[in-house]
Amino acid sequence: MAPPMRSLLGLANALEETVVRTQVGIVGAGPAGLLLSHILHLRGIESVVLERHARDDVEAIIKAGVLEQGTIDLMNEIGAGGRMMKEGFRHEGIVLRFDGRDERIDFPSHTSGKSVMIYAQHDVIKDLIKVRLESDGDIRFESKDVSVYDLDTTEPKIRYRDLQGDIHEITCDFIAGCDGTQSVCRPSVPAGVLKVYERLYPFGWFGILCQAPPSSSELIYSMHERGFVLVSTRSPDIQRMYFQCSPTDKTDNWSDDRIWAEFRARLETKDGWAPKEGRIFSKTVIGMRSLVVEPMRYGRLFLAGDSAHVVPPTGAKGLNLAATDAQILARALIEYYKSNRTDLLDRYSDTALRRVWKATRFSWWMTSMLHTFPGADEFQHRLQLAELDYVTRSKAGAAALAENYVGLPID
Ligand code: RFL
Ligand code: PHB
Repeated sequence: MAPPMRSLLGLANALEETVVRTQVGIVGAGPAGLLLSHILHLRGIESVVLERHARDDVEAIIKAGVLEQGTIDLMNEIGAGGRMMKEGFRHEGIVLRFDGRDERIDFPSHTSGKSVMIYAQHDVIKDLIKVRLESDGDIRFESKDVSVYDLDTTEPKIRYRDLQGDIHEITCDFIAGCDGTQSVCRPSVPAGVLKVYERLYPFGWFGILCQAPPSSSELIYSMHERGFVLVSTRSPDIQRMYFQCSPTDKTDNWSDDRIWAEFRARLETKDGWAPKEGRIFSKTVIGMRSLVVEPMRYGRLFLAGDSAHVVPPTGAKGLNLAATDAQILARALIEYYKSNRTDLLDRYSDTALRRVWKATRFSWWMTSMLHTFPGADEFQHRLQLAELDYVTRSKAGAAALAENYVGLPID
């Protein structure tokens, strides 16, 4: 049914009043969108960030914990790293636990001194929002019904509705789709343009946060016949732990006692190691998949971060890939505004995808080496043990894991 004439006029007026222009319109205030916006700002390029959630909600989402060396350096270079350097924990290795024993992979000795930082993603987000707003950044929280169009023209547009219900339209030079796995930007590309590569894994992760002291000074990635376990940390009082579960499992199926019994069973070592237990205050089930779309660009829309690719969390790569996409895209846009050159923009997708595929391979490899696959036989189990033994005893094997874990170079 056609809308009444008055409401059409109302919409036209509202549009007329609120149309604005910006250089780069960014959809999503996650790591990719916020980093891109701030790097551009530091080089004099203006952007508007549209975020569908409220600031408090964005700052509370529990996700990643491991920052690669390059992400640590980037946070510092853009002036957002102060709290991370004070409150984060530098880790110089991880432990691989298998066959009831621990083997350590040292990072600095295999990577010319590189390491990683344990610092929660929601703290990264808080720090980035703070620096953006302190430099008068334009982040529009609670932007609803965001849509992007005219992507193949020189004036792509974003339309959204604010909390009061007013519709706004922003005309941009470029749009960055940094809106995560549930992206509206990715499906706005016409059918047939993007090729999707996907792999689903037949398991998920059951994640908990608990109030307890750290069980280990370094992260433990444990392979066990009952399933994979990751022992991670957040602070001296709060620990993050995961165990492999069915992808359809429900948090209600797991009492605290049952969770701790499962962790104890899967983490047992020959000398009787056990995790430090405490009150569990968060439980979630996370699905596991790999996904890459190619190319990461359509016209003047550029996809960055989880909107273009998803990895299983075993390699700790998702946030770090979002950060490198933001850097590669920022570099190309800076070059465009400085010297009107489009070659870096034209190469954005190829440059980003080269690194994305390597991180996809690493995340798939870590996942395959450490998880128990339903229906896998003893032969498969022996191969996994042999691979872990090789990786931890061979200098080349350990170096390959270490250099991927701390992060490969951009180019
Ligand atoms: P995000 O973080 O999902 O941000 C997207 C933002 O876009 C907003 N948005 C919209 N806004 C407006 N309109 C729309 N229509 C919108 N649709 C979405 C969303 O509200 C959100 O604010 O994507 P980004 O920036 O690409 O960042 C990706 C990372 O968040 C993700 O890859 C990591 O969390 C993955 N990950 C890890 N990565 C690491 O590098 N190291 C780790 O240790 C690590 N551990 C993890 C992880 C992810 C996990 N889960 C929950 C899947 C551990 C876990 C458990
Ligand atoms: C985390 O602490 O949440 C974490 C650490 C390492 C991973 C994945 C998640 O591989």
